[in-house]
Amino acid sequence: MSGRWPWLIAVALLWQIGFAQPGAPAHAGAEFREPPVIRPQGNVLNVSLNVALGRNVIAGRTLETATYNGMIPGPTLRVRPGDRLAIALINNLSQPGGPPPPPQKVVNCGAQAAQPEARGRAGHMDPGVSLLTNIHTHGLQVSPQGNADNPYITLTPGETCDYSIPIPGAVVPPDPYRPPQPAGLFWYHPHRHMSTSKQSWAGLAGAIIVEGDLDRIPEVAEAKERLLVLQELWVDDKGHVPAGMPVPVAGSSGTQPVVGTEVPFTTNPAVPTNIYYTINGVYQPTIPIQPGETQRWRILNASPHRVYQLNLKPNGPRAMPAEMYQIAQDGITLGEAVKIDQRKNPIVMAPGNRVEIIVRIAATGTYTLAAMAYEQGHPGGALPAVTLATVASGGPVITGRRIPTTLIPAPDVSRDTIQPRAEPIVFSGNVLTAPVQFFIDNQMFAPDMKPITGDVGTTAEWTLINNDVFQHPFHIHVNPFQVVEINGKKVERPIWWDTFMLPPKTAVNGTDVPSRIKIRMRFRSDVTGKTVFHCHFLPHEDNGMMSVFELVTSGTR
Ligand SMILES: [Cu+2]
Repeated sequence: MSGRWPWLIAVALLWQIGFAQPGAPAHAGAEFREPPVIRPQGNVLNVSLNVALGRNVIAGRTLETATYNGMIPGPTLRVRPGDRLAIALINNLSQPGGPPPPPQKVVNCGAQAAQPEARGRAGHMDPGVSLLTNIHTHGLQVSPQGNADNPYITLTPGETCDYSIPIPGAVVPPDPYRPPQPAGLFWYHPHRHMSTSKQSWAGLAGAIIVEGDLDRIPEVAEAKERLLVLQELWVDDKGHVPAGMPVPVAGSSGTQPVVGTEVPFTTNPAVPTNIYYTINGVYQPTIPIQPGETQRWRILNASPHRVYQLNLKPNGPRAMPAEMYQIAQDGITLGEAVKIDQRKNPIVMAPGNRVEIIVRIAATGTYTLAAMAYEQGHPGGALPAVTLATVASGGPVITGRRIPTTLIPAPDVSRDTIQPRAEPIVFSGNVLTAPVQFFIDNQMFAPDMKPITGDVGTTAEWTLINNDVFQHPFHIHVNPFQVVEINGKKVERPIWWDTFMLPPKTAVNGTDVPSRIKIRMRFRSDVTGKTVFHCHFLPHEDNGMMSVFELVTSGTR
């Protein structure tokens, strides 16, 4: 470890110990609310997303952060397969207290010349980089080219991009390489390299709900639907996302004045900071449910860094446990509902993951929804447990609600011709530098780096190796994947993911053993072009852990 780290950590701890938090929590009972919903007219969903500083009251404090349309999170976009997203993304970002953004002009954002190779790259120490933005539709199986889901787009303040993102609908006859967009929970967030994590700590994220077959299963249809966007808002004593470079700290737990706002990062230069774990922009809301009622919770982890191992437990020793059944993962319906046992198969959500569950509570009473302490390889040890919400069961008893069993068969690649990629893809890191550096195949992201390719209309198998002490949630754009093998052990009933946490390396008899997983992907035959895969711990992505991925037509199938 370099000499300045212990010094930085000591300064950070002193700051935090001496920091009296404005507005102590005492917010139990805050009302649960959901973001406004925007729907298509005909087959086009038109929405303007104004990216600008906005003030929101969180846990009694006024935060001033980058927002979509002033809100945390942004509006929910509700579409069907075959619809088109028409998003006007308006970059009106400015620094708090700084000059306003220039007047808006619509730019030709899909043209190559507008993309970052042509504009040069801003580094971490350039404060202007946090004002650059774009939008990614996480989990949508859509084109990464032009003004669609293109992570290469860069909008500077004063620029508007008219995105046009057609969502795949059903084709006749059905084609396994051109499936319709699955019905489920997806989301949008900024994806401009080096500004992604700070904009995520600000609260820039929103849900995309694709309606369809899962909604028509009777036991699912009768359950009351709720959206839960989990976020991790990191702010300084002025209520702004810290301007300095994030630096991980050792031993964060117990040093903050307010339990539940412990901070696994400081900044260089160091300033006092807190983290608020919110649901739909509300700190510790109360979620009502009636005894016997079934509710369908669509849960999104939109946090840049925190892994949530969810735990729903009764407040009181003799109360009845809640029932939970998982019905979807990352926007793809499971073949059948899976009963959750919080000790044996808990819900663990890496940043980017979505989970849908059916919840039922037989008795009246209050329950606490928490994220358990979780070890994700951070230098300070396990991230502490945090309370997310109170679930209050009361009112008239509802009878006759059923739990779904068989759902929708998932795509089956077992009869596909599998094309294994000969070389594994290796994730690694170097925490001896400041900022820390992360690598894929020993390279940090560069927009013009040599892409790893996939042949459209084929099924590939990739081996992913993690040679790091950190876990790294692997996320690839456009195509979801099955995890078929973990550390040499075959996964018996593989499911589909678009974000999967690579386990850390382990030490066996003093020797490092990297972790190794195998994934299988069907590359759509109707989508080509350059996009990316990366670690969804967004500070890792901003510090290099992203690689270019290109869908190409080889002419073979
Ligand atoms: Cu990572």
